[in-house]
Amino acid sequence: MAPAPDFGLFIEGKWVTPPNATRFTTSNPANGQVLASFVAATPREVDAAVRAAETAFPKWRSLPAPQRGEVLLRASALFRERKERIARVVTQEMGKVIAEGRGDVQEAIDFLEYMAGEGRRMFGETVPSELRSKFCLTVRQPKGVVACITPWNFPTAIPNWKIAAALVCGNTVVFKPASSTSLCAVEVVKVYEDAGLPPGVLNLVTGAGSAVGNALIDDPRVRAVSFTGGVETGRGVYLRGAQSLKAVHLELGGKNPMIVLDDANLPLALDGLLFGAFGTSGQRCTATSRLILHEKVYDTFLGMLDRAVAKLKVGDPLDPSTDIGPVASADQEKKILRYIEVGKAEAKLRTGGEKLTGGAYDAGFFIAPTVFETRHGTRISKEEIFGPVLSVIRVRDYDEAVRVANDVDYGLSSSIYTSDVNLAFRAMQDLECGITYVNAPTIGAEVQLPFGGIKSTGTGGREAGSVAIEEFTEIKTVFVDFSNRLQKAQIDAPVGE
Ligand code: UN1
Repeated sequence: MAPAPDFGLFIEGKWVTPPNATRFTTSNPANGQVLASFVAATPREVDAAVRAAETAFPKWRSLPAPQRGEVLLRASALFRERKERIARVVTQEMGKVIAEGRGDVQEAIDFLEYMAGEGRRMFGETVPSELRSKFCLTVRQPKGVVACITPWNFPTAIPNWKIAAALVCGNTVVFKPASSTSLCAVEVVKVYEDAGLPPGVLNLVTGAGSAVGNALIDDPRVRAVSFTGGVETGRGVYLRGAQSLKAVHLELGGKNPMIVLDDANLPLALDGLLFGAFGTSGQRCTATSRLILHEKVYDTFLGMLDRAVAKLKVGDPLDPSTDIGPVASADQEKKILRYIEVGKAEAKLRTGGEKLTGGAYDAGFFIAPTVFETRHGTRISKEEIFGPVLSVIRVRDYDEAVRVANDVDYGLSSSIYTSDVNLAFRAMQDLECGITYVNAPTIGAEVQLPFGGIKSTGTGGREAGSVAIEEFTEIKTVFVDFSNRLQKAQIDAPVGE
């Protein structure tokens, strides 16, 4: 096997390794194989990266937005060319099954193409003036240097959601990826480098959140921070950013419910549940972690679920016949197994509930798909686990289902399976969250629509969709008076007098 390659930081268009740098490695969660080594950046390198981004900003912002969009189009073409190779890197470094690894890269491609077009939109408004010979409009301007801090669960898609939107709006970026998926981050940055992005416009600093992330958030030259990750880390980012009054965009956890009513198409709901709960080993912010099940179909549907879960194949994520890969890291495994113990103490374990061992399992972090029956209010029914663990809650009717669905701290995604069109529309109104699916699982958002949630899921605002640019632009209001005399708003022509 080839030795694991070493990578540097990407600052001012060059790959650099500082003298005496400390290094860390990433490894394959399916078999422990070390993949590559990276520089653990220090505040000194963060400073250099921010300086590079600040220096590159005036020129990049002055490039017409459609031309900035062109760079994104070139990047999307390169991702297309490299899709299979990068998908394998995603699978090897993060553990999602290869079909989902491809999906991760495809989501990056889709978003780059969508955002490239934004270079030709980036709409402002024109609004009538209350005075004659006066024109009022808004234009969008970039914020400046922005920090993009990204998670390991979508190691190519989520960085691109942030980076592509930031760049097309004319910002320059310092990118700090989750340490455990640094190789995916290197692949992302190489694409932008090869797409011809000018030096300093995108910079990569790898390393720990405590050193690199904090230095970035504290830096007064960084005008905005876009963070996706866990709720506790997010709270820290928010508080830290407040010190320098930064715009902080947070995309945090979820405890996403799927409601299955008694008139649902049960085989359809079952397919959706398996994908929503166990896809990506349950490690999506949008994962279906609660099944809220109508009492009339409770036993039937759980019987169907038992039989289907028993057939799921857990194993090598590169093998196309595998349904569930490993969880992403030793830390993840520990946290999920701890929650499984909590579940065993407070709820009824229906299936799974253990680390898989023996043979190839011993070298990786494999957890059996796990289903608990619980009442609403237990810890496993309310806290985000971020693993292949489903809590099933029995309810009497639609109203109780919605009450339970909404009674958690999070509000990202939700789903309802029913054939009653009235109840489907009521659910679209009643479910407190950013995303609702009807007769589809809680995962699978498309990039041309807004993505995000309410309550502890975030600070408001959305990524993706046409609103993606809100996060990365400031609105400037412009008044143009062509009357050639002083006109006083509110005084010269009071409306209604
Ligand atoms: C996430 O879970 O962090 O909707 C993002 C989905 C994906 C994105 C998920 N398109 O499941």
